[in-house]
Amino acid sequence: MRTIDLRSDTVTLPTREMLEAITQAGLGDDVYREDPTVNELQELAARTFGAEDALLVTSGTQGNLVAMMTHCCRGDEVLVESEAHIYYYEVGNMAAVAGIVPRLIKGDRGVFTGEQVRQAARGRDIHFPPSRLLALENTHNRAGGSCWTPAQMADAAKAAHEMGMKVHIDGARIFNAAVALGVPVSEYMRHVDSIQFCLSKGLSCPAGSMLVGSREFIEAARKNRKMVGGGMRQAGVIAAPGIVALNTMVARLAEDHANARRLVDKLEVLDEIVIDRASVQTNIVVADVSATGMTAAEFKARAWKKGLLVSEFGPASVRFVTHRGITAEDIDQVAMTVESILPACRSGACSI
Ligand code: TLP
Repeated sequence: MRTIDLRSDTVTLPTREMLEAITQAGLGDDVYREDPTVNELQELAARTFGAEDALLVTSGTQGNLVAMMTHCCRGDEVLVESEAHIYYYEVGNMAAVAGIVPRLIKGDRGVFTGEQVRQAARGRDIHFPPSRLLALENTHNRAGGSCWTPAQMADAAKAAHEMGMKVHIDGARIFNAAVALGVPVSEYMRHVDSIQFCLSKGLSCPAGSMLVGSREFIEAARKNRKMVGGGMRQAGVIAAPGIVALNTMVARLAEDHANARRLVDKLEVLDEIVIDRASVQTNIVVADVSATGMTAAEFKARAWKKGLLVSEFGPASVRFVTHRGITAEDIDQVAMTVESILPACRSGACSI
Protein backbone atom coordinates (compact mmCIF):
# COMPACT_ATOMS: atom_id res chain seq x y z
CA MET A 1 0.00 0.00 0.00
CA ARG A 2 1.44 3.37 -1.06
CA THR A 3 1.01 6.03 1.60
CA ILE A 4 -0.38 9.31 0.27
CA ASP A 5 0.64 12.10 2.59
CA LEU A 6 -1.65 15.13 2.40
CA ARG A 7 -0.99 16.38 5.94
CA SER A 8 0.91 19.40 4.66
CA ASP A 9 3.11 20.71 1.85
CA THR A 10 5.85 20.82 4.50
CA VAL A 11 6.44 17.10 3.83
CA THR A 12 7.92 17.80 0.39
CA LEU A 13 11.48 16.55 -0.04
CA PRO A 14 14.21 18.54 -1.82
CA THR A 15 14.72 17.86 -5.53
CA ARG A 16 17.90 16.32 -6.94
CA GLU A 17 18.83 19.74 -8.33
CA MET A 18 18.53 21.21 -4.82
CA LEU A 19 20.74 18.50 -3.32
CA GLU A 20 23.32 19.09 -6.07
CA ALA A 21 23.18 22.84 -5.46
CA ILE A 22 24.01 22.19 -1.80
CA THR A 23 27.17 20.28 -2.71
CA GLN A 24 28.28 23.07 -5.09
CA ALA A 25 27.43 26.02 -2.81
CA GLY A 26 30.08 28.56 -1.88
CA LEU A 27 30.06 28.88 1.92
CA GLY A 28 31.18 31.32 4.60
CA ASP A 29 30.14 32.59 8.02
CA ASP A 30 26.79 34.29 7.57
CA VAL A 31 26.88 36.05 10.95
CA TYR A 32 29.84 37.93 9.40
CA ARG A 33 27.73 38.23 6.18
CA GLU A 34 30.38 36.19 4.39
CA ASP A 35 28.28 33.37 2.97
CA PRO A 36 28.08 34.10 -0.77
CA THR A 37 25.15 31.73 -1.32
CA VAL A 38 23.07 33.33 1.44
CA ASN A 39 23.89 36.75 0.02
CA GLU A 40 22.84 35.60 -3.45
CA LEU A 41 19.53 34.21 -2.18
CA GLN A 42 18.80 37.39 -0.23
CA GLU A 43 19.49 39.52 -3.31
CA LEU A 44 17.30 37.26 -5.44
CA ALA A 45 14.42 37.37 -2.92
CA ALA A 46 14.62 41.16 -2.62
CA ARG A 47 14.61 41.50 -6.42
CA THR A 48 11.71 39.08 -6.83
CA PHE A 49 9.58 41.07 -4.37
CA GLY A 50 10.74 44.50 -5.54
CA ALA A 51 12.02 45.12 -1.99
CA GLU A 52 15.26 46.75 -0.89
CA ASP A 53 16.58 43.83 1.11
CA ALA A 54 15.90 40.33 2.43
CA LEU A 55 17.02 38.05 5.25
CA LEU A 56 17.19 34.27 5.52
CA VAL A 57 15.55 32.96 8.70
CA THR A 58 15.21 29.42 9.99
CA SER A 59 11.42 29.05 9.70
CA GLY A 60 8.15 30.84 9.06
CA THR A 61 7.53 31.05 12.78
CA GLN A 62 10.90 32.71 13.34
CA GLY A 63 10.34 35.08 10.41
CA ASN A 64 6.99 36.24 11.75
CA LEU A 65 8.35 36.63 15.28
CA VAL A 66 11.38 38.61 14.11
CA ALA A 67 9.11 40.83 11.99
CA MET A 68 6.84 41.54 14.96
CA MET A 69 9.84 42.24 17.23
CA THR A 70 11.22 44.61 14.62
CA HIS A 71 8.02 46.55 14.01
CA CYS A 72 6.81 46.65 17.63
CA CYS A 73 7.93 47.43 21.17
CA ARG A 74 6.90 45.44 24.24
CA GLY A 75 3.34 46.34 25.23
CA ASP A 76 2.30 47.09 21.66
CA GLU A 77 -0.68 45.53 19.94
CA VAL A 78 -0.84 43.58 16.67
CA LEU A 79 -4.09 43.49 14.69
CA VAL A 80 -4.48 40.04 13.27
CA GLU A 81 -7.21 37.81 11.78
CA SER A 82 -8.96 35.65 14.40
CA GLU A 83 -7.61 32.36 13.01
CA ALA A 84 -4.30 33.62 11.67
CA HIS A 85 -1.34 31.26 11.97
CA ILE A 86 0.59 33.93 13.90
CA TYR A 87 -2.11 33.86 16.58
CA TYR A 88 -3.30 30.26 16.37
CA TYR A 89 -0.20 28.14 15.78
CA GLU A 90 2.92 30.02 16.81
CA VAL A 91 2.91 28.96 20.45
CA GLY A 92 1.85 32.40 21.66
CA ASN A 93 5.36 33.65 20.87
CA MET A 94 4.19 37.22 20.26
CA ALA A 95 3.21 37.41 23.96
CA ALA A 96 5.71 34.99 25.45
CA VAL A 97 8.81 36.30 23.68
CA ALA A 98 8.00 39.73 22.26
CA GLY A 99 5.57 41.09 24.88
CA ILE A 100 2.98 41.91 22.21
CA VAL A 101 -0.79 41.53 22.59
CA PRO A 102 -3.06 40.47 19.73
CA ARG A 103 -6.31 42.19 18.78
CA LEU A 104 -8.45 39.97 16.60
CA ILE A 105 -10.36 40.85 13.45
CA LYS A 106 -12.90 38.37 12.09
CA GLY A 107 -12.27 37.85 8.39
CA ASP A 108 -14.41 36.47 5.60
CA ARG A 109 -12.37 33.47 4.42
CA GLY A 110 -9.42 35.16 6.10
CA VAL A 111 -9.89 38.50 4.36
CA PHE A 112 -11.08 41.74 5.98
CA THR A 113 -11.55 45.34 4.90
CA GLY A 114 -9.87 48.66 5.56
CA GLU A 115 -13.02 49.70 7.42
CA GLN A 116 -12.60 46.73 9.82
CA VAL A 117 -9.01 47.81 10.41
CA ARG A 118 -10.16 51.35 11.22
CA GLN A 119 -12.72 50.02 13.68
CA ALA A 120 -10.30 47.65 15.39
CA ALA A 121 -7.38 50.08 15.75
CA ARG A 122 -7.12 51.83 19.10
CA GLY A 123 -7.26 55.56 19.40
CA ARG A 124 -4.95 57.49 21.68
CA ASP A 125 -6.04 56.76 25.23
CA ILE A 126 -4.02 56.24 28.37
CA HIS A 127 -5.67 52.84 28.89
CA PHE A 128 -4.93 51.28 25.51
CA PRO A 129 -1.90 49.42 24.20
CA PRO A 130 -0.75 51.19 21.03
CA SER A 131 -1.89 49.44 17.83
CA ARG A 132 1.47 49.20 16.08
CA LEU A 133 1.16 46.52 13.42
CA LEU A 134 -1.38 44.94 11.10
CA ALA A 135 -0.48 41.32 10.21
CA LEU A 136 -2.23 39.71 7.23
CA GLU A 137 -2.00 36.10 6.08
CA ASN A 138 -1.83 35.22 2.39
CA THR A 139 -2.78 32.52 1.60
CA HIS A 140 -4.83 32.04 4.75
CA ASN A 141 -4.18 28.57 6.10
CA ARG A 142 -7.17 27.97 8.37
CA ALA A 143 -9.51 29.62 5.88
CA GLY A 144 -8.58 26.85 3.44
CA GLY A 145 -5.77 28.46 1.46
CA SER A 146 -7.84 31.46 0.35
CA CYS A 147 -6.12 34.45 -1.23
CA TRP A 148 -6.07 38.18 -0.64
CA THR A 149 -6.06 40.05 -3.93
CA PRO A 150 -3.58 42.93 -4.16
CA ALA A 151 -6.56 45.34 -4.16
CA GLN A 152 -7.99 43.89 -0.93
CA MET A 153 -4.55 44.10 0.61
CA ALA A 154 -4.07 47.68 -0.55
CA ASP A 155 -7.38 48.65 1.12
CA ALA A 156 -6.46 47.10 4.50
CA ALA A 157 -2.86 48.35 4.35
CA LYS A 158 -3.93 51.90 3.47
CA ALA A 159 -6.20 52.02 6.54
CA ALA A 160 -3.40 50.70 8.77
CA HIS A 161 -0.86 53.16 7.41
CA GLU A 162 -3.28 56.06 7.85
CA MET A 163 -3.62 55.04 11.51
CA GLY A 164 0.16 55.03 11.93
CA MET A 165 0.62 51.25 11.84
CA LYS A 166 3.08 49.14 9.87
CA VAL A 167 1.86 46.18 7.81
CA HIS A 168 3.36 42.69 7.71
CA ILE A 169 2.26 39.75 5.58
CA ASP A 170 2.62 36.20 6.82
CA GLY A 171 3.14 35.00 3.28
CA ALA A 172 4.18 31.46 4.11
CA ARG A 173 2.35 30.51 0.89
CA ILE A 174 2.31 33.86 -0.90
CA PHE A 175 3.61 32.29 -4.10
CA ASN A 176 0.48 30.10 -4.12
CA ALA A 177 -1.63 33.28 -4.02
CA ALA A 178 0.46 34.93 -6.73
CA VAL A 179 0.22 31.91 -9.03
CA ALA A 180 -3.52 31.43 -8.39
CA LEU A 181 -4.29 35.07 -9.20
CA GLY A 182 -1.65 35.47 -11.91
CA VAL A 183 0.05 38.44 -10.23
CA PRO A 184 3.72 38.97 -9.34
CA VAL A 185 4.54 38.93 -5.62
CA SER A 186 5.85 42.48 -6.01
CA GLU A 187 2.18 43.52 -6.34
CA TYR A 188 1.76 42.59 -2.68
CA MET A 189 5.07 44.07 -1.53
CA ARG A 190 4.10 47.45 -2.94
CA HIS A 191 1.44 47.92 -0.24
CA VAL A 192 3.16 46.61 2.88
CA ASP A 193 6.29 47.00 5.00
CA SER A 194 7.43 43.38 5.32
CA ILE A 195 6.66 39.91 4.04
CA GLN A 196 7.68 36.51 5.39
CA PHE A 197 7.57 33.63 2.92
CA CYS A 198 8.48 29.97 3.37
CA LEU A 199 10.95 28.05 1.21
CA SER A 200 10.05 24.80 2.94
CA LYS A 201 6.40 24.40 1.93
CA GLY A 202 5.21 24.08 -1.68
CA LEU A 203 8.58 25.34 -2.91
CA SER A 204 10.02 22.04 -1.60
CA CYS A 205 13.16 23.21 0.22
CA PRO A 206 14.27 21.26 3.28
CA ALA A 207 14.33 24.34 5.55
CA GLY A 208 14.19 28.11 5.66
CA SER A 209 12.05 31.18 5.21
CA MET A 210 12.78 34.72 4.06
CA LEU A 211 11.88 38.13 5.37
CA VAL A 212 11.73 40.94 2.83
CA GLY A 213 11.39 44.68 3.42
CA SER A 214 13.27 47.95 3.47
CA ARG A 215 17.03 48.07 4.09
CA GLU A 216 16.45 49.68 7.46
CA PHE A 217 13.86 47.05 8.48
CA ILE A 218 16.09 44.14 7.45
CA GLU A 219 19.07 45.62 9.29
CA ALA A 220 17.05 45.75 12.53
CA ALA A 221 15.53 42.32 11.83
CA ARG A 222 19.04 40.85 11.47
CA LYS A 223 19.79 41.85 15.04
CA ASN A 224 16.48 40.44 16.32
CA ARG A 225 17.13 37.20 14.42
CA LYS A 226 20.42 36.93 16.31
CA MET A 227 18.57 37.54 19.58
CA VAL A 228 16.24 34.59 19.00
CA GLY A 229 19.10 32.28 18.03
CA GLY A 230 18.72 32.49 14.27
CA GLY A 231 22.23 33.71 13.42
CA MET A 232 23.53 30.78 11.37
CA ARG A 233 27.03 30.17 10.11
CA GLN A 234 27.53 28.27 6.79
CA ALA A 235 23.85 28.77 6.01
CA GLY A 236 24.58 28.52 2.28
CA VAL A 237 23.59 24.86 2.58
CA ILE A 238 20.07 26.11 3.33
CA ALA A 239 20.19 29.01 0.88
CA ALA A 240 21.34 26.95 -2.14
CA PRO A 241 18.05 25.03 -2.50
CA GLY A 242 16.24 28.33 -1.90
CA ILE A 243 17.82 29.77 -5.04
CA VAL A 244 16.75 26.70 -7.03
CA ALA A 245 13.24 27.07 -5.58
CA LEU A 246 12.80 30.71 -6.53
CA ASN A 247 14.17 30.07 -10.02
CA THR A 248 12.32 26.86 -10.85
CA MET A 249 9.58 25.85 -8.40
CA VAL A 250 7.07 28.69 -8.43
CA ALA A 251 5.11 28.09 -11.65
CA ARG A 252 4.55 24.40 -10.86
CA LEU A 253 2.39 25.35 -7.84
CA ALA A 254 -0.44 25.60 -10.39
CA GLU A 255 -0.34 21.79 -10.58
CA ASP A 256 -1.00 21.56 -6.83
CA HIS A 257 -3.94 23.93 -7.23
CA ALA A 258 -5.38 21.83 -10.07
CA ASN A 259 -5.05 18.72 -7.89
CA ALA A 260 -6.84 20.45 -5.00
CA ARG A 261 -9.71 21.34 -7.37
CA ARG A 262 -9.75 17.76 -8.65
CA LEU A 263 -10.04 16.54 -5.07
CA VAL A 264 -13.00 18.85 -4.40
CA ASP A 265 -14.74 17.65 -7.58
CA LYS A 266 -14.35 14.05 -6.42
CA LEU A 267 -15.27 14.57 -2.77
CA GLU A 268 -18.20 16.88 -3.39
CA VAL A 269 -20.30 14.04 -4.78
CA LEU A 270 -20.11 12.35 -1.37
CA ASP A 271 -22.97 13.76 0.72
CA GLU A 272 -21.12 13.22 4.00
CA ILE A 273 -18.16 15.39 3.04
CA VAL A 274 -18.89 19.11 3.07
CA ILE A 275 -16.45 21.56 1.51
CA ASP A 276 -16.69 25.33 1.13
CA ARG A 277 -15.79 25.29 -2.55
CA ALA A 278 -15.20 29.03 -2.74
CA SER A 279 -12.38 28.76 -0.21
CA VAL A 280 -10.47 26.25 -2.34
CA GLN A 281 -8.36 28.70 -4.31
CA THR A 282 -4.92 27.13 -3.93
CA ASN A 283 -3.51 23.86 -2.53
CA ILE A 284 -5.55 23.41 0.68
CA VAL A 285 -8.87 21.62 1.04
CA VAL A 286 -10.66 21.72 4.40
CA ALA A 287 -13.58 19.30 4.72
CA ASP A 288 -16.29 19.17 7.37
CA VAL A 289 -16.80 15.48 8.16
CA SER A 290 -19.53 15.76 10.81
CA ALA A 291 -22.13 14.24 8.46
CA THR A 292 -20.07 11.03 8.35
CA GLY A 293 -20.94 10.47 12.00
CA MET A 294 -17.24 10.50 12.79
CA THR A 295 -15.24 13.09 14.63
CA ALA A 296 -12.27 14.50 12.75
CA ALA A 297 -10.03 12.35 14.96
CA GLU A 298 -11.94 9.20 14.02
CA PHE A 299 -11.95 10.11 10.33
CA LYS A 300 -8.22 10.74 10.45
CA ALA A 301 -7.51 7.46 12.22
CA ARG A 302 -9.52 5.47 9.65
CA ALA A 303 -7.86 7.28 6.75
CA TRP A 304 -4.39 6.74 8.20
CA LYS A 305 -5.09 3.00 8.51
CA LYS A 306 -5.73 2.98 4.78
CA GLY A 307 -2.54 4.87 3.94
CA LEU A 308 -4.09 8.32 3.54
CA LEU A 309 -2.49 10.86 5.85
CA VAL A 310 -4.59 13.95 6.57
CA SER A 311 -4.52 16.43 9.45
CA GLU A 312 -7.18 17.15 11.99
CA PHE A 313 -8.21 20.76 11.64
CA GLY A 314 -10.83 21.07 14.36
CA PRO A 315 -13.29 18.73 16.08
CA ALA A 316 -15.23 18.21 12.84
CA SER A 317 -12.84 19.15 10.05
CA VAL A 318 -9.84 17.65 8.34
CA ARG A 319 -7.29 19.23 6.02
CA PHE A 320 -5.85 17.86 2.77
CA VAL A 321 -2.85 19.71 1.28
CA THR A 322 -1.60 18.99 -2.25
CA HIS A 323 2.06 19.36 -3.13
CA ARG A 324 4.88 18.25 -5.42
CA GLY A 325 4.93 14.48 -5.62
CA ILE A 326 1.15 14.17 -5.47
CA THR A 327 -0.30 13.26 -8.88
CA ALA A 328 -3.80 13.39 -10.35
CA GLU A 329 -3.89 9.58 -9.99
CA ASP A 330 -3.07 9.95 -6.29
CA ILE A 331 -6.05 12.29 -5.97
CA ASP A 332 -8.31 9.68 -7.53
CA GLN A 333 -6.94 7.17 -5.03
CA VAL A 334 -7.57 9.63 -2.17
CA ALA A 335 -11.21 10.01 -3.23
CA MET A 336 -11.61 6.22 -3.35
CA THR A 337 -10.04 5.86 0.09
CA VAL A 338 -12.35 8.49 1.55
CA GLU A 339 -15.36 6.78 0.01
CA SER A 340 -14.22 3.44 1.40
CA ILE A 341 -14.22 4.87 4.89
CA LEU A 342 -17.86 5.93 4.67
CA PRO A 343 -20.07 2.84 4.16
CA ALA A 344 -19.19 1.29 7.52
CA CYS A 345 -20.29 4.55 9.02
CA ARG A 346 -23.54 4.63 7.09
CA SER A 347 -24.38 1.24 8.62
CA GLY A 348 -23.44 2.50 12.06
CA ALA A 349 -20.45 0.15 12.37
CA CYS A 350 -17.98 2.96 12.67
CA SER A 351 -15.15 1.43 14.64
CA ILE A 352 -11.56 2.52 14.16
N1 TLP B 1 2.00 25.88 8.82
C1 TLP B 1 2.04 24.47 9.10
C2 TLP B 1 1.56 24.16 10.51
O1 TLP B 1 2.18 24.98 11.43
C3 TLP B 1 0.09 24.28 10.70
C4 TLP B 1 1.20 23.75 8.06
O2 TLP B 1 1.34 22.51 7.98
O3 TLP B 1 0.43 24.39 7.35
N2 TLP B 1 2.44 30.84 8.48
C5 TLP B 1 1.58 30.00 7.90
C6 TLP B 1 0.42 30.54 7.16
C7 TLP B 1 1.81 28.61 7.97
O4 TLP B 1 0.94 27.79 7.39
C8 TLP B 1 2.94 28.13 8.66
C9 TLP B 1 3.17 26.65 8.82
C10 TLP B 1 3.81 29.06 9.25
C11 TLP B 1 3.53 30.42 9.14
C12 TLP B 1 5.01 28.64 10.04
O5 TLP B 1 6.01 28.12 9.26
P1 TLP B 1 7.14 27.15 9.91
O6 TLP B 1 6.48 25.81 10.05
O7 TLP B 1 8.23 27.18 8.91
O8 TLP B 1 7.53 27.73 11.21
